[in-house]
Amino acid sequence: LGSLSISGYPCYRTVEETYTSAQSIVTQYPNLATWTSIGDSWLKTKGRGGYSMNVLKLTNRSIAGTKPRLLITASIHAREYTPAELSTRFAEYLVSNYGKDADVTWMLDSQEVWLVLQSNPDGRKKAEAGASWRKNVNDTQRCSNGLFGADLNRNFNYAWGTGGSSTDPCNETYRGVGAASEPETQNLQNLMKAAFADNRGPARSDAAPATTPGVYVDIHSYSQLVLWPWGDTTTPTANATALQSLGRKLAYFNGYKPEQAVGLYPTSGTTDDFAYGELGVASYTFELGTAFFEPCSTFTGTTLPKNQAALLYALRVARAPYQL
Ligand code: ING
Ligand code: ZN
Repeated sequence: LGSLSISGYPCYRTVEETYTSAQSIVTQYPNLATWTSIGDSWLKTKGRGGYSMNVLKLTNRSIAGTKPRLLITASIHAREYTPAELSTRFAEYLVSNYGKDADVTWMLDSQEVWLVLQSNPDGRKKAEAGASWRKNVNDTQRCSNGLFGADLNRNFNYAWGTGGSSTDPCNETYRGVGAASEPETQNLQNLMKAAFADNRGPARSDAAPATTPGVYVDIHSYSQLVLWPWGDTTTPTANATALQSLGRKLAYFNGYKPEQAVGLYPTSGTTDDFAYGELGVASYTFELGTAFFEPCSTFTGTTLPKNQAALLYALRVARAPYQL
């Protein structure tokens, strides 16, 4: 894997190209879109370059009120290029069809979509420079195998460190020195709390919060899966039936295998366990396609259309995801 721009995969925008595209959505559709900082990446907090992390918010801004939200985070793992591109194209699809497609118009009038198109921009830049990189680039502890950084999808502050993550900084699933130790994690957790502020998280013993609005989707590549909590135990959530029901419908659109996350392999400190466990949000992890990034013809011909359909469905049900 060489530099992204010369590697023969021109359909995948770089970090800078993704940010430019988001800014041009806002310029073109100021009544539908905003693009705002949610905090700094690890390198930026250290004054060593890095990035502002940003959220693209889409809704008809002239219709006020508390609207149900779909939150999408993409490419938290650096070498997983497909999720960022899918999410950027999904945003472009929504704004360009507002006022033309009745469903899209209704959804942007009555609901909101929040997208973090590049959830690990420092790591992504390292991948674009030629590394097969997964984690962030926190280099407090550098390893003889050349690795460093924390796996952001093992660093979230719900049941952190309970299994399925590593205590070894040289491991690809290193959980970090503490729960939410990484700035990228803190930025994303704060955004999730803001997106779903009115929701109530179900502790593992709680009754089902059957009316909780909002849907969260964290997009990865690859394995053709639709996953939902929990990741660290085979015990079903209090909302297991509802999460499975929506998970199967999402999988109907993208053709992937729906299952509780632990069925893939045990994990802890993941984004979706935090969103569900801490905030009560119906939360899913998509694993797109059959490679970290696919040939552009496969992406545009298959992965993009079927996952765009799945995301549209997630948006459609964001007002009552547990009541299908
Ligand atoms: N896979 C995911 C990972 O973080 C996952 C799979 C996500 C499992 C969320 C459980 C919960 O390991 C990749 N390829 O990143
Ligand atoms: Zn991943």
